[in-house]
Amino acid sequence: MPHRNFKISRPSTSICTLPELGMEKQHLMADFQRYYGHRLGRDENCKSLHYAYEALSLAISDRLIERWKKTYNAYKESNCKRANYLSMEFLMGRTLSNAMINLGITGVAEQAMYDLGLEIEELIDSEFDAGLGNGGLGRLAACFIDSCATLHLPVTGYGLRYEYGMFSQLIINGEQVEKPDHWLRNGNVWEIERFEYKQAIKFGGRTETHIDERGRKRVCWIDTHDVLAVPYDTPIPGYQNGTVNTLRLWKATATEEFDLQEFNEGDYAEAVAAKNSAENITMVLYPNDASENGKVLRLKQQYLLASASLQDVLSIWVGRHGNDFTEFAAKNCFQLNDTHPSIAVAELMRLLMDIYGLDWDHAWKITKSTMAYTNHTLLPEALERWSVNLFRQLLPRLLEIIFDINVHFLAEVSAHWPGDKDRLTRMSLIEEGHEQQVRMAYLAIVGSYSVNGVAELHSKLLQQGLFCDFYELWPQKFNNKTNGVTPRRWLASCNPELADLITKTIGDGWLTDLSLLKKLVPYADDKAFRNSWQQIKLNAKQKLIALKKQEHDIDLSVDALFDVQVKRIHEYKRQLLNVLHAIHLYDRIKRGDTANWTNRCVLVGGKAAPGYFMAKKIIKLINNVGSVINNDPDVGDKLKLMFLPNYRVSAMEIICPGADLSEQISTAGKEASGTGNMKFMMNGAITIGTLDGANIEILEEVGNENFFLFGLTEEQVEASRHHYDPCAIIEQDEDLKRVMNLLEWAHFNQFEPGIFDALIGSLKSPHDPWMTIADFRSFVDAQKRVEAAYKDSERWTRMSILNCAASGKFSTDRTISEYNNEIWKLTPIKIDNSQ
Ligand code: B1H
Repeated sequence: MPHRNFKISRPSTSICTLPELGMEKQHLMADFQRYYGHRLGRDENCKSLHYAYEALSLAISDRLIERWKKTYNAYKESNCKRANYLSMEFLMGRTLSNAMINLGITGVAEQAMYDLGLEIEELIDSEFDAGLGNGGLGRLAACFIDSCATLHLPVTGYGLRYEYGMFSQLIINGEQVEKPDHWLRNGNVWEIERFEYKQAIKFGGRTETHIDERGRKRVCWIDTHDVLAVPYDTPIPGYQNGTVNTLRLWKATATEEFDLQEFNEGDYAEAVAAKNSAENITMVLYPNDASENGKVLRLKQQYLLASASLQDVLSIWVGRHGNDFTEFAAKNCFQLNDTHPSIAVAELMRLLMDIYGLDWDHAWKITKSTMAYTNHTLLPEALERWSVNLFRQLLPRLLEIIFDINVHFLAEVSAHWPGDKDRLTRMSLIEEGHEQQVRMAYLAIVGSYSVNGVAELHSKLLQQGLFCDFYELWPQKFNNKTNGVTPRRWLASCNPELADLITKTIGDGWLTDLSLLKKLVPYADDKAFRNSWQQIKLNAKQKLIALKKQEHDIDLSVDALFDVQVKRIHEYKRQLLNVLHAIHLYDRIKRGDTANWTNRCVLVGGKAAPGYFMAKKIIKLINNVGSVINNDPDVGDKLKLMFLPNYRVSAMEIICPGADLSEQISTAGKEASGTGNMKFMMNGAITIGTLDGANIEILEEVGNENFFLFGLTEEQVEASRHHYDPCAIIEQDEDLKRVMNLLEWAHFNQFEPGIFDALIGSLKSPHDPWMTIADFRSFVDAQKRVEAAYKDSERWTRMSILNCAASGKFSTDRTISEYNNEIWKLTPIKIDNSQ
């Protein structure tokens, strides 16, 4: 029974009015001690740093929560338009250091911990990564919500709270072994469960049509198995601006009703088992980056995300406006992060018609003017298609709606191209064949008012290739939004020494206006500045060496060129090209061709999808070649090749400040954008790359003389594909022939015969889609230019500074401003921090 004076809605004397928490050192120390000693019940005998991490995080989190409520109330009061970013992945990494930077409390917290006898670095390092994503797409979502908060934009991130994130990668006998990532095992101090905002999600069952009291057709979806989606909210602070937005992640659990029904039938065990099957939906992240999943559980995940998020937004709307949806589209929009949440198009139609009673035309008008779709890949294997049969079983009502959308849409196509049967077949949302499939990308395009790619080239290829029919029909829907990364995490937080030097030199405006980095350009000619820059790079390389040494007892020389390729392992990203080059260097050393040599340390890291045979072989090859090279006394410091196990966000925070050379060597036309390329550039690494994805724009910004360009262009790739003859190229290139011979003669797998046959076969195949052999010579030549440049350390440092100085375009603040100006059209809401 609440106390009779308990008041929530009138805050003047209520428990909701909290005193502002102090940001001084002594306040933080006191809170830390209270949490550590009381809440967590630890004392000086506790050996684990985890609880100190947790106590500090709780103290920091308290300071966010006040601002969070203020932001929430400011949005509510202003009745502003809101955007919702729907994504199956939010690859957040660690939270503590980011929260401290954005609160402007880093120095104070460091001092407070120091005074208590703790090293803040160690606390920061004891946090598990929230690895709720595969790679670029998931990390982009995380950078986006950081920028939205920094730009004062009312944007909510909606995703899934996977119990197990991206697997952690062990390397055993050179091979990848996956280990489940139970990142929540110590709890998660940053999230708040909000059971009061739970939503019921329907699966299975059947539909029935009724005529309602106004004589209208009304469809009921009945006999369903329901699951509850419970939201967990994480605060997303803007950079020192008082705004704290929300990341809302759904966890699936069993409904009470469902349990009861089974329980009453006497099936107690079944009821408990059902709880498990409900909870399985958000148990694990699918680890198949850029390739199709096709599993029932994955479709359940997608629908749960779409349905729970839309019901959440609609219930907030109805709470304020009743069933009046006239203004809904003016006040809400949804950005779909790839097709993964695109079932939202049909779900919004269902909710508006079946639950809120709107007619088709009205519901469709709202849907078409609130949904926006971002495409992230042209690779056919990543284009989602769901079997119609599976859809019918799992989401019968949604399938009906998709068929209806298709009927309306095909009528529009017919009107535009009368009699063009091929066009209808090509554009239909349903692909015919031995099994009918729903084309999710087409559903997303048809149901959206905006369709964008993630770099200029990628957007152009979408318009001219994959989506050309749709572009012809609706050219105004299509646009480009070149990706970015947040400079708070990817410069300020991961490279504090460099950030301090930059701030000392040009002021701190760059943190929220990255274009100001161009003020560094004149300092590239300043000897003292170059010295400081160089020293910082050396320190960062030292840190990277220390990280590496934890796993391998190999000494790396800080003077060597650090040549880095870290990203998911995929054939199109061509880690194989990198290995061919490393073998070529090894071969040169062995035959004594080492005049004017530049010592080099090649670092490769990344995870392979567990079922991706070729990617796993590539990992094994890197490790085998590495072990031959690294153990050959003739090679010594001249060359090292190392695999960095378990690549993840927190590893990249150490890797990118320490890189000299950034490998961005995908087959032109295949990497939609890339974002690692941007992180490296921002930290003063120089790119060796093809004209692919955002590399093209990086080159444009930094200029030819500060970029090592090589390889066929996208047009050349496509033009030479049908007469590609890798064996002839190998025959004519002595260096390449020797490399291939080493591979074929099992120099790197003497006791494991045949294990690389598939890799060798793919390189030599005229049908190799990635055309690795075609770019070998040009890659080797570019690497020679790299060596010459690195030899002249003053020149290299100049190039490094100029790369950082030219990276301003690649802030997600710029990307998000473009999303907002051209797609969302939200008004920034500044949060008043005066009281
Ligand atoms: C990207 C994906 C992706 N594109 C399917 N597509 C997935 C597709 O689990 N799945 O089913 C997961 C991920 N990821 C990447 O997006 C592109 O390859 C990069 O080039 C791009 O930079 C990144 C962000 O736009």
